[in-house]
Amino acid sequence: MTVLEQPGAYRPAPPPAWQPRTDPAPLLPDPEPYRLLGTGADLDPELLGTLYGHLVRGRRYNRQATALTKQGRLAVYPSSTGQEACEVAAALVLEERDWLFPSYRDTLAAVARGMDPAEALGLLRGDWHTGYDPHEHRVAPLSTPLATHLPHAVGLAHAARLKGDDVVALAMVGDGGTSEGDFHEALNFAAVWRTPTVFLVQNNGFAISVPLAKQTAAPSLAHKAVGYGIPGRLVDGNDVVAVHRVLSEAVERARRGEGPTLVEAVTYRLDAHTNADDATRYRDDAEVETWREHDPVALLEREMTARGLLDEAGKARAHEEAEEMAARLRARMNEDPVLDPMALFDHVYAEKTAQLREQAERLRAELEAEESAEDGQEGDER
Ligand SMILES: Cc1ncc(C[n+]2csc(CCOP(=O)(O)OP(=O)(O)O)c2C)c(N)n1
Ligand SMILES: [Mg+2]
Repeated sequence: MTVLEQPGAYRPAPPPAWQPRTDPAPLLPDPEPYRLLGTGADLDPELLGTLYGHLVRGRRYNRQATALTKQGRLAVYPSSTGQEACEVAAALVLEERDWLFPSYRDTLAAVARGMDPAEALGLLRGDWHTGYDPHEHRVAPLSTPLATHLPHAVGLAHAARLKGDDVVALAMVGDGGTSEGDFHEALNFAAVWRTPTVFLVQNNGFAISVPLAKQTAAPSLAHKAVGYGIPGRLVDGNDVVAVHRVLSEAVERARRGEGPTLVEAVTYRLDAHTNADDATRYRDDAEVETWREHDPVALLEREMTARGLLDEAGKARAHEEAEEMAARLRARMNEDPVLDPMALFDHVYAEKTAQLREQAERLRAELEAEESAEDGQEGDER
């Protein structure tokens, strides 16, 4: 029996037998980035206040973490300065029971979801494993390999649905990450299985020094959704209210069992790729300045001021809170972490392999030998 003779197998059919999809989801992506700020739209003042507090603290967090790399307290920090609207909105649209799958640039999203600001930097400090317990806040490890966390997000969402758990997984990836095979595999599986997954692509213009024009020939990254048969949304990634609205709709859609959505948020990385990168080698200051005029914090501040929702005292309060957070973060990061080398073997496999058990025993013996040598030395000194 050939594959085509199998019952239920996919068969390309000639045009007359072709049935148009009845799925009501819009299958063509938005032609222009969706915006709410500056449009006079009806906006919830309480939501604006919450978003503003998060944005101001987020900007300060980025600045503080970058400073910690200069003081040798962090190995590396991929800053999300300029991208705070995406980070904050991605965290706030999720319920506690949902899961966030961030990339290395998305520490801020983990913090906005409620993770301790110092703990969120564990991986980037070089602590063991991911530095935090992913289950505590339902935040998967910050993924350094591009897009490898996207199939994980799909798998988790699919499993949750099979188990009847009301869980949505939101995964974050960069424009460069959309060229990875994992991106394709994740979107295809998610679409075919209709998993409750939301993919947020932060198109910040660059994959390190590679500009978007060299990354893709697609009219937009949101257009990639068409090929998978899922909705593709295009949003102004610096308009925090718009990102919050578009992602909320995608999360609600996923929760209703209507499947995944691909959201492209157009934004800009104002800082270098990381503290180890010199962005002046591949982009003009003039370009950066143009984007500074479209800064997510300033955009919201302008809107709230115009609506009479923010005055100088309100701004000062938000900045004071941000300073307090930064001071606490500095104090925590200046403490040397106490790490148990034996913990390296935890969480690798549910059950340790024979090889891992052997390595663990060898390390334990070395550590014990070191300890008794130190005890002996102390005894001699006494
Ligand atoms: C699988 C894989 N290939 C290459 C790299 C090296 N790398 C690290 S960051 C990066 C650029 C990614 O750009 P983008 O996806 O746009 O994310 P951004 O850094 O702009 O947030 C590359 C190529 C990697 N981390 N993983
Ligand atoms: Mg990028």
